[in-house]
Amino acid sequence: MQLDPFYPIVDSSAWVERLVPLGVRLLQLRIKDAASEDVLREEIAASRVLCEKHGCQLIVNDHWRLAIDEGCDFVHLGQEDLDGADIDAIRRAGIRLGVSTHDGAELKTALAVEPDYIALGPVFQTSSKSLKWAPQGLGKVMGWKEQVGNLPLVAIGGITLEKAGEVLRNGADSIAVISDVTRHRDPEQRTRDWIEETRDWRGV
Ligand code: 3NM
Repeated sequence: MQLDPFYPIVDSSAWVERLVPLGVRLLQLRIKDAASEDVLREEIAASRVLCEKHGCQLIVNDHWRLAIDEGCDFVHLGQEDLDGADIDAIRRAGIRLGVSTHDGAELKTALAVEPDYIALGPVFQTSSKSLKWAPQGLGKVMGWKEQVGNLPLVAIGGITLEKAGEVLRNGADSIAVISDVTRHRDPEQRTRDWIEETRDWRGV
């Protein structure tokens, strides 16, 4: 399986509506503070419709039951969510799975559930999430790719458009990004620039 090299993460269907029509092919919906389960379901359902219309794969962070109900493409789980999730139910629903990792022990735990991709972070300093790990650096990206082999590797954390090329050259298959897109002064143009910058890594 191949992942698109540009993997934006957004926190609302309004962002999906802004960015996906520009040509984004892979996107994560990461909602951490929904007012209610109904709101969450509506956000996921609306994102699903938009992604389907524009040929974009939708990855839902955490909310695996809703992702199954709404027929999303992927679920992304952190290590802390792995225990509570019914991995078999996710698989039976035909949904693919991505798992976050930050150190060797987490990589071992993640590989044991046979995910469809592994994420490594934070590659650089990030202000979008508070983490106990220091920036991993590009050498770690390369080391992780050696360990995961054919499994797609997603790099995350503090990655800007200017650093995208070196992250991909060091073995990442895809780059997940929040602030460099959504906190940019022109998110739409930044998205177009990311799509262009990662063109050479995109499969047909
Ligand atoms: N997970 P930005 S780093 C959501 O290391 C997330 O697991 C990380 O945001 C991890 O592109 C991160 O703004 C934040 O740095 C990424």
